[in-house]
Amino acid sequence: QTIGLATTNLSLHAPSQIVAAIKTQAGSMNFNVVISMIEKPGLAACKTAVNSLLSQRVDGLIVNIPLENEEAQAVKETCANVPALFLDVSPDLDANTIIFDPNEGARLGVEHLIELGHQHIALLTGPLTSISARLRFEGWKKTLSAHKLEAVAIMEGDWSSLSGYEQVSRLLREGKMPGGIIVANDQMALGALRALSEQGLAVPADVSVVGYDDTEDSACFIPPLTTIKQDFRNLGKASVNRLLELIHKPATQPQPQVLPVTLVERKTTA
Ligand code: IPT
Repeated sequence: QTIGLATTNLSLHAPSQIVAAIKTQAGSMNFNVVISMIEKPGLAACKTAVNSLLSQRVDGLIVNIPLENEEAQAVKETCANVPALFLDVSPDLDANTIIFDPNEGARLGVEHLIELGHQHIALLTGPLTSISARLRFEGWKKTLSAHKLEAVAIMEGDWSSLSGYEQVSRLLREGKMPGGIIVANDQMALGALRALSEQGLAVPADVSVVGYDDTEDSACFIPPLTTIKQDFRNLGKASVNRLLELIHKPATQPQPQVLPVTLVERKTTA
């Protein structure tokens, strides 16, 4: 039997590690995985990917593409009676979903810096067209305001390390020096570390940096990155197991599921 996997661009580290985890788990359950990758996010591309998988007669679908609620509903309709599981959607979507807790991830990062005594915190978001980027951003702002703080700067990147480098370089050129930067993913944090180092700033002595994802390489950044761990292996297991259940019992009620995240303290915060 075969699982169809519609995924956002695999040149990004998190989606590629999610696919690897799904492939491993599916293999151990004797399921095949066929992958359809989109170049740029959006409903049209997502539907094309899903239709191409359906035409290959997959038994169920995992969709790791950022989708708004109405978009996910439209994709669900396209799938008709083939079960579909969504990984990059809002927690309030009425469908089969497994997502990491964005509020908890946002809270852990902000409170970590606040506990270290930081008050001048800058935010570097992912592309705000992505639901997950927006949920993390909203969570940061909520936690800051619960502590009567406001971000000293807000930057928007596109998940790539280069965008992190460019955004933080620009911030520093403008003469702004936050005590800490909270970044929406580890790749942009990598770029941020380069920008800080080029300006002669020490991490964490001058500026603290918190990432998000805990991808495979993050422990080997210089310095090793403090970050919010999304356990992609666990997501791979949970999503394949859930999809197999749906394949065997298609008539079950849609079930949203939220996986926990944790703070991994390494060497970029003090
Ligand atoms: C999300 C990652 O956290 C982020 O780094 C980026 O790679 C993004 O995916 C790409 O869409 S994880 C996703 C399951 C919300």
